[in-house]
Amino acid sequence: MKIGILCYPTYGGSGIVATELGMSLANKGYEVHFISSALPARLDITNPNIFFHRVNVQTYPLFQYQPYDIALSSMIYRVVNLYKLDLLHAHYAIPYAYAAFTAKQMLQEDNNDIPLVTTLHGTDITLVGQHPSYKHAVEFSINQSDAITSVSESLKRDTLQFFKIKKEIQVITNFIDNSEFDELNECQRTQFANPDEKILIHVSNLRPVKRVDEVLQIFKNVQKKVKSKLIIIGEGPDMEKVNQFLEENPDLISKIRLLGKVNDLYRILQLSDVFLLPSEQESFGLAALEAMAANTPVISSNAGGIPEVNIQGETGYLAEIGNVEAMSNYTIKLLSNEELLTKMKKNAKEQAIKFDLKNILPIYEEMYRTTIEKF
Ligand code: GMT
Repeated sequence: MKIGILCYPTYGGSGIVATELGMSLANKGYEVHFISSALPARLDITNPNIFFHRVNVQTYPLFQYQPYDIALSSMIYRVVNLYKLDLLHAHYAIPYAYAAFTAKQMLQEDNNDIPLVTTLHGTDITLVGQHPSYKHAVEFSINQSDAITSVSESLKRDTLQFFKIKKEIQVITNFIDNSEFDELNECQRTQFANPDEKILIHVSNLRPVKRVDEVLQIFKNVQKKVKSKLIIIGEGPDMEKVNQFLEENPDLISKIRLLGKVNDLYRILQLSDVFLLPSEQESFGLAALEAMAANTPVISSNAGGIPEVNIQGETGYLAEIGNVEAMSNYTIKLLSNEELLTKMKKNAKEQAIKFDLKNILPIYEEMYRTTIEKF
């Protein structure tokens, strides 16, 4: 089977899921074509079954905005024709489902066509997709897809609540390849903390929905009771809030490490004691699952699909969105009790194993097969 994957190339969750899925399919012998504006961050382009097609947007002085979606549809049309693809898989509705629909219209002009699967990831439904500027086109293109999948039950409910969807939405949860953790050398804890200190970690694209200010506030509360350090991985618009917090709390500068975008994410997760995810919205919380796969329990909000991943009192603790005090107290409770921490680290790993790639990949494959058969 030849599959075209349309995704964001950046460190966002949808791009990571699309990339990991494509690479796993390629390892099983599928021919996988990534169509994106840049090489996806984690893509192994050396795999002979993987192809990358960069969308080139031509600039012209007349354009106030560059017409990316037109260039994208043209590229999809060209790749489907050149490589005789069997199926397109759009990750994130905007603009991928819409551009793929346009490409399908162009193909139909040639008496050709291709089935389209759209996977809804979160903010395409709960945030950006609801804006009046996009809503009608998003609803339309989701409905034009031949199959629709959602990464959690929560996101499926939100989609049905906010849009008039005429087709079945199949929930296929995000996944993690636990085998990637098997042979990792741990980083030295001493690179980040003294032997008597615990390590708290937060990983995100530092957008406002991630509430990094609450991460910092939780840490400020926790370090008063438990000797600890905080690691923040990722970059984004709210880095300014982090800098502001450090200016206002200079005594914490030596306790907070800002690592930016790192390639060694899994190795650093492995030496952490607790992952903080106080998000305002989260359709799934892939970052939390990655932490669990590295034996790290999660203290989170109960936003969106997080409770489907982080189980209260088992893999960590959840509190109402914005309840910094509760999340701080849960973190203190967890980090002050070695027996509880050891148990939750084990539970976190067991939870990650339930979401293992080898359980989820066959569901995607089956969905592709039935979509092509019905087409
Ligand atoms: O969280 C982000 O800002 C990135 C965003 C994306 O689409 O790249 O993540 C969304 O998709 C991830 C993968 O399916 C989910 O794990 C995240 O929970 C979801 N983010 C939100 O819903 C805010």
